[in-house]
Amino acid sequence: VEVVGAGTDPSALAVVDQVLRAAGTSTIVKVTDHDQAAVGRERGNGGLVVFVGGPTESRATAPALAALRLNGPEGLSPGGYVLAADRGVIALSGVDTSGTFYAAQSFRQLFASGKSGAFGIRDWPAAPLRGVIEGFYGAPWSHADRLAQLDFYGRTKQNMYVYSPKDDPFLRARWRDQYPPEQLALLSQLVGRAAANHVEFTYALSPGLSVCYSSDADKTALVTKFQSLWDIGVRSFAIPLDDISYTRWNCDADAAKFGTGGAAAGAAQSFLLNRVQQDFIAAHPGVERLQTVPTEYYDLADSPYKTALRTQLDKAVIVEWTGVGVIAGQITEKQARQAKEVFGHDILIWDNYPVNDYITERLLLGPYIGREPGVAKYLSGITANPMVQAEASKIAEFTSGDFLWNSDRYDPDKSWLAAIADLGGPAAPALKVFAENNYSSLLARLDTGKPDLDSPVLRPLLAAFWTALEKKDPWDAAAKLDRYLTSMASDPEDLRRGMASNPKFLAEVGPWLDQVGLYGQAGRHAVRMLLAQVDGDGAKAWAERGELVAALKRAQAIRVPTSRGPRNPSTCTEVCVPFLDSALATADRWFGLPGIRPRPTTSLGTYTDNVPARMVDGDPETYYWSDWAPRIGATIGVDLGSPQRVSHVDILMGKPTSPDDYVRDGVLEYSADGTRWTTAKTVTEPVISADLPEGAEARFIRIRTTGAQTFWVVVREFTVSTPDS
Ligand code: LTM
Repeated sequence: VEVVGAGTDPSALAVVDQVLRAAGTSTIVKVTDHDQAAVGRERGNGGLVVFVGGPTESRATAPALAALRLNGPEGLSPGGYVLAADRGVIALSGVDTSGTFYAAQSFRQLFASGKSGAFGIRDWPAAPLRGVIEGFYGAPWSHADRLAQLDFYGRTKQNMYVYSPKDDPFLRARWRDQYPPEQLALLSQLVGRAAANHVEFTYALSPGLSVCYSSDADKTALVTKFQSLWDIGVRSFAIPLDDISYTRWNCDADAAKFGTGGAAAGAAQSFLLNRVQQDFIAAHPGVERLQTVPTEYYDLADSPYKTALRTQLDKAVIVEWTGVGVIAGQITEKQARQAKEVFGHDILIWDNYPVNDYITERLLLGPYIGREPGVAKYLSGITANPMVQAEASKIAEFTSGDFLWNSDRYDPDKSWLAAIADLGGPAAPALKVFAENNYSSLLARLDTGKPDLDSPVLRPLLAAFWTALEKKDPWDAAAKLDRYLTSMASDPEDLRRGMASNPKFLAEVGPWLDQVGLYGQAGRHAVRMLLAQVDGDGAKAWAERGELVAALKRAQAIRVPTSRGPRNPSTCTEVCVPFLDSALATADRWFGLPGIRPRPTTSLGTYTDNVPARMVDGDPETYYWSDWAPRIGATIGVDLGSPQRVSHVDILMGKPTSPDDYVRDGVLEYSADGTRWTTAKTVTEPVISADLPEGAEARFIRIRTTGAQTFWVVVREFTVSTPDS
């Protein structure tokens, strides 16, 4: 029996129904909260009685909770609820309808985890606004993706979705244009689905590329567009002004009215936003607070621009901020407080994780890390900017949602495993192998301040194997390593079979999945090749070497179509290829081959994902990019593993979009032992082609900077030739 009130949340009830049916309940009888006789009758029949609805929804739940000896949800923050069960009675009571919906979601989770017996739960969210902003560059999510996302937010107790895909023309390039009816109908469907999931659907219009801030016509165009969305049920609006120029006006009238510079830009933006606030927001009772993304959204440094926003923008407007840095490694409570002060407004974090529009060859499947608990509690909330791959984003989204609900108790590793279980279902073990080989990101752990590395399970297995191999007793370590490599090799098949019910996910991750499988295969051949050499079986070692090289080539031939053209996916980043290279170098020394397999070395850091390995990958389209201008003495080079005869070195620096990024004052030098160096050439140009003297032997070859410079360094290829190559 379900006991409900006239106001009981229908979505909560639908979830409870679903759980009861999954539990094998064949008949569900619904009685209303004032029909005590029916409740008594049904209880007499020995059936389970479920009270659904908080104080604003049903009159019957409060007495039921009293009998269960649990206080009601009154006083909890919005979205809070109590949930209790004992001897055939279950009560779900939210402080508001969202709370009751979340009680139903917890009821579902408890049931799925096999929980039985008596329990009582009081639960409420840490952050008021918890969710996702579809705010990336690249192909926007499909309608089906968005519907699935909204259901997912409901299930994971997230209450906000901001519709802001950069490449939707009606949001930016053609922001003044009204939607055609068929597109408005789709949006209307999203708004309905969001409401059913207790998710605030925020419509974010970005006029900054062409707006004239002082123009009446543009203010009217904005308000008219918002009205068309209001008419289909949208109740939350944003005007993002990120990624635009504020040194260049779109109309002369703005220059005349506001002048030039940051203060003028802040004044102009405040002027327009305040007018929208007055003419639209204030005129629509029931609307949520207006949100904006300032043009300076990525730091805490005070500036004339921020001063203008702080002093002129209506305080009712919520300001979004990404943390310090566009992709913030960490966000601390102190920074959160400073953001409130420097922007002078309530802050909503636009968190650029797991977005991958700046590293399209990567999937970011690790957990949400690096945010102090207070960040969730003291600001308006957080919206996570996801990947182009909607289904694959759910792993990170699950964990950020978890953090936002209970930031004090958040454990990224546990949350990540729960996310894997939620998305993978019975295929969770295979999904785990896949995700841990697509794990690293720019986010940094709170305890160490360091980013997670890729392939956290494979890394130590490889290290143990090398140590054991050196001691000439590799068998145990090889067996353990092989077990894991086998799970990688079979991952494409395992995951495709186990997650067949989620074809969208499989389509999104296909190239990355195939690469993990091929690295697994190549790794197994590498292990067998090295073991065969320990056994002295040259023929077997040679055969395995052939298989290894073939698998590696196939892995490197895979392409992902991205907005920047086809790219080789990057999985098991900085682990698999270096291992395979080292295995080949080791084996080739045993075979007596002169082969050259340069490993990149540098004393400089790396800008985003432009890792040093990219300067030796044979692809001039990819590059190593330093994270700073080199100081005198900084080096960038290669290690050939052992001294070799070297005849020629080619280095290609800079790239068309940043041609100045090369070493302008340096030397090219080489060394057999890493201590005594010989200079081959001075370096002042982006393209270096150097013949080394006949008989030159080198293990290390590098550029060393001899003069300070302001430009960073891009190295597209660093190629070394031997006399016989
Ligand atoms: O972060 C903001 C406010 N704007 C853009 C995003 O649209 C983009 O997805 C991310 C990541 O590349 N960076 C931005 O600056």
